[in-house]
Amino acid sequence: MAGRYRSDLNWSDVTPKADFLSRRRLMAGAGALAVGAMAGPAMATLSANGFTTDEKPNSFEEISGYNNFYEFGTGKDDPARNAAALTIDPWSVKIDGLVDKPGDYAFDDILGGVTLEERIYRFRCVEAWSMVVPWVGFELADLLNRVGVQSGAKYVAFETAVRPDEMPGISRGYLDWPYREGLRLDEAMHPLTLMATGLYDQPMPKQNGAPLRLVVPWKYGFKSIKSIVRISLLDQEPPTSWNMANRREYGFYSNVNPEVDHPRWSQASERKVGGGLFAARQPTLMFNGYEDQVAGLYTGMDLRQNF
Ligand SMILES: Nc1nc2c(c(=O)[nH]1)N[C@H]1C(S)=C(S)[C@@H](COP(=O)(O)O)O[C@H]1N2
Ligand SMILES: [Mo]
Repeated sequence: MAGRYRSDLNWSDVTPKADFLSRRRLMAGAGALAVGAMAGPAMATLSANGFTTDEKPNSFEEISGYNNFYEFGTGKDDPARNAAALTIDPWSVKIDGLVDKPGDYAFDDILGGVTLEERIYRFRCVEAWSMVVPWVGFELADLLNRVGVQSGAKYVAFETAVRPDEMPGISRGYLDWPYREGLRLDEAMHPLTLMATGLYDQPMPKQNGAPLRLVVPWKYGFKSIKSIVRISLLDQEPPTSWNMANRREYGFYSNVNPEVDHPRWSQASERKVGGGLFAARQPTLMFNGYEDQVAGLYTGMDLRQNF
């Protein structure tokens, strides 16, 4: 795993940020996992490869206090207020469709076969606010390779838990539940695509999508589906929640693109959460700053048509 990123960097090149990481035990929902031995050097190499941003992360309080998770309400502070009711133990994920080893996988078993690492990613909501988040997680590709993706698979679909008793937003019908998202298989297999289980040195806060959520840093935040209970490998593009709700405003791809405005607002700039009332907006970057890594996935595609 770490070997894929090995370069000639050595310990003396490690930034203070990586040093901060190496001192911590990164927590995963079910138990603590010591990754200190690999975290420092691996992080340095990741930075060198452009996976981890040097921008200052938002605070834990900002990241876990300003959320979109409509199952718990539509206010930015509703998830933090209401998500405590979500039971995440036990938790299992159904993996089905075009895979060699379909089944209901316990969260602990999923964690057993992967390497957790930290990725500090920019996060850009379609509503034009942004954050920088130090996620802990593993590459979705690692999980997909473990279950064996069959040759006919072209897309991956994801679903969030639906728990009317624990999620006050479900009965309000804001969306057609379950919350659904999807990726093309090559997007899902891209090394930037993360299954996140925590942030900072904490297990994933429930309002951020415990115990397991997707993070696709070059796409608008709504693609990064939370509290996942099902992953399906399909031969066709799956229906996705925001696209079903309004296909003119929310495309299947939803790559961050400052040149393609939302029908109701500009996507050219963004407000970084926590910047204060008078902070200047910052320019939004093509593919949210991950252009070098992901532009090749879309060669020959019209990004205005396939928005
Ligand atoms: N199940 C589910 N996943 C979801 C959402 C949601 O309402 N329900 N909101 C999305 C949106 S619009 C954004 S911007 C991000 C917010 O993630 P955060 O609260 O961790 O910042 O979660 C995404 N994933
Ligand atoms: Mo969002």
